[in-house]
Amino acid sequence: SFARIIGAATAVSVIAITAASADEITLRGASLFDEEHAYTKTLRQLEQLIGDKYDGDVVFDLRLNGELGDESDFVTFLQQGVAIDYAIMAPSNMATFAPSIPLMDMPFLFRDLEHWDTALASGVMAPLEAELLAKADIRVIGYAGGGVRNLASAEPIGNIDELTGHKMRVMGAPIQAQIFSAIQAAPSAIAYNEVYNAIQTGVIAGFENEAASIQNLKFYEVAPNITLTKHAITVRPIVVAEKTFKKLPEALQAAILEAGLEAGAFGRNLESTQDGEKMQEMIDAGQVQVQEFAGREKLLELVVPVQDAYAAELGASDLLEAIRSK
Ligand code: X1X
Repeated sequence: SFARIIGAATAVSVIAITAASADEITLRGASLFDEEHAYTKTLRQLEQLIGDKYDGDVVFDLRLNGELGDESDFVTFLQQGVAIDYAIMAPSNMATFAPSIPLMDMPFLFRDLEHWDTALASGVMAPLEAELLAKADIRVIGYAGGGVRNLASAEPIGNIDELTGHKMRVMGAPIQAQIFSAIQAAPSAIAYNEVYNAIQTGVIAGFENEAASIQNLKFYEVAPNITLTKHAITVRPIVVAEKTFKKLPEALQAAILEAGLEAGAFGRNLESTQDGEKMQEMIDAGQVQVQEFAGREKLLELVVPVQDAYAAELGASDLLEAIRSK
């Protein structure tokens, strides 16, 4: 098989899937980050695996460093089946098209890494995937993720008093704002690519993110105080635009589905392993100061009713219970 990977700097005049010759197919991917980040490495792994499994010609044109916008842009492109064919996405950045998908990555859903791992391996997320496919025309082919999300702020936030009224950015899904409001913060949904400036100019005082992304995009320059709320372990579907997928030869579809599962396992292992290392690198470089959050159990108490109400509204109470009981 012939799989070519086009570097970020190479200009390619294709829009989404283009048959450059009778047999050559080009698929365009998008990453927010450079080659060093686990998402980009996972997408490179996906490309490699598809190339190995498929007997025809595929060209991969992966655009890095947020060249195609942030995830709120990716989701629109993926839904329309133009400009982006594959990406890794936060479910909470896909809420516009499928309101139930952010249940997968709502804060305080997983007890620990083992719970996260078991839940993802169990297939329990299948109804949410089905809704995403039906409503957004976006297909989940595997799960990356595994980073732990913590607060990152300009000033230290060590307890609920300091968190009260704390102006912070959250992802676009309403459940994200509801959960951070419940723990007394003052959340606002701001586009990811505006967060750095918004903190720098004092529009907000911080946000929440995982170590790999704080390091890759140098958020520590404006938000060097990390509070270990450990409120989320990331669930990051590897997704494909269904409008593109449907047009592909059957053998390539099969290769993509298999490769998605394997690349997901690769990505989860990489990101969860690197998470602590990336934090330590930033500590060692004097880029961040890390502190525990005093009274994390209190946060849990505050969010559970909000999670329950959200699931009930979606008719997904059983699903939430199924995830919790894994
Ligand atoms: O907060 C965001 O919007 C982003 O944060 C990190 O960069 C990643 O988890 C990414 O997927 C997105 O969630």
